[in-house]
Amino acid sequence: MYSGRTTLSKFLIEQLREHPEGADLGALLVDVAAAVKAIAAMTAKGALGGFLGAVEQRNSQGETQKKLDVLANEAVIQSCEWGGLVAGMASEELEAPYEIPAEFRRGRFLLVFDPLDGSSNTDVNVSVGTIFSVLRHADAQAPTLDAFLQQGSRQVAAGYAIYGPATMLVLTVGRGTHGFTLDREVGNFILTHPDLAIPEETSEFAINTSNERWWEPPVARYVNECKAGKSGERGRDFNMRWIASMVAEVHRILMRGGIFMYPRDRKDPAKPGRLRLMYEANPVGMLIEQAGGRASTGRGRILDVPPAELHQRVPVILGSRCEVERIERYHAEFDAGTDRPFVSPLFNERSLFRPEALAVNAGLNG
Ligand code: AFP
Repeated sequence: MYSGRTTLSKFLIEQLREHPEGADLGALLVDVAAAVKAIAAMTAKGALGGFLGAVEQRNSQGETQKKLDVLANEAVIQSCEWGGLVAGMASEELEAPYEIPAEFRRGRFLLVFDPLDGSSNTDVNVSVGTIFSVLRHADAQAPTLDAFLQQGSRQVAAGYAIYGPATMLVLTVGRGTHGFTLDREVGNFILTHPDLAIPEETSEFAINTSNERWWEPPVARYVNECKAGKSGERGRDFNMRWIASMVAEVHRILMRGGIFMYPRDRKDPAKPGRLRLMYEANPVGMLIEQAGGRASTGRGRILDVPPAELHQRVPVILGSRCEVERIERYHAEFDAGTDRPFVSPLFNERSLFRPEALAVNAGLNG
């Protein structure tokens, strides 16, 4: 169905031909893509653009704001507020939802987004991204805060941009997950990765192991088994990655499989996880599921989590189906009190720690 040079617009026309809201949804996604091109241009300038570094103010979460956080937020709003397609927008960078100015018509969608995910990496030139989620709005009235609090399974579309060596846009409208690469010379997104499919198995895991002492036992059990490799329970070696930019981790998983974990930990009991439900976990969860993977809190499907607050956090474990199912099983066994704690293989085989080995060792040393 797709020629070698299918543009984003042509793809959306094809995909949304039968969709009841296809024309408006396609137009909104084109507006989001326009914002992505503007952000790509800014991130590509690096230090030459004067966009690096932090700004004085902190965002609504009290987090340091990078100049690019603010500029990316403005780019999405300016690109999407005027087209009569959205009734309102919500951003990680704004405490309350953004009201569409009176001079613009409101539409029937809500756009929820993280304008620059991984922004702590902007000054060290590591890939960052923009994540977005599209929800329906009952009417063209100004939305209340509650109108945004819809669980992830109600998303109409979701996607992310990754600003890496190439700028890519990865999105779904509920019919698979598809990747587009920005042709900078022409300014078009070209379909380069149709129908992405995550391998069910993987030997690559991503987690910030500096938080290990705060993990729940099922997470520690899973990670320790991966680290034990072929000498342990899993019987094969694993590889680890941590980029500290979720979009880059998720993109790798969509390209070659893997499991990404930012689980609930006891580092800050007030926070059930680090990642945000509405504009990080939900859109990425839809993309992962549409590509045949799983997106879980460890104890349930992310897309089934009922939102209570706009900026609420949630544990995130996502990627290759078999590995996510395994860690969900470990959570269930732990909660039921039937789990088997991890035992290092160092204590399963003859090792320098056994008494007879120590005796021989002592003899050798006279
Ligand atoms: P920033 O947007 O503040 O850089 O946070 C990025 C992020 O939300 C997510 O993209 C990373 O996977 C995660 O945080 C990295 O967290 P650590 O800094 O704890 O590794």
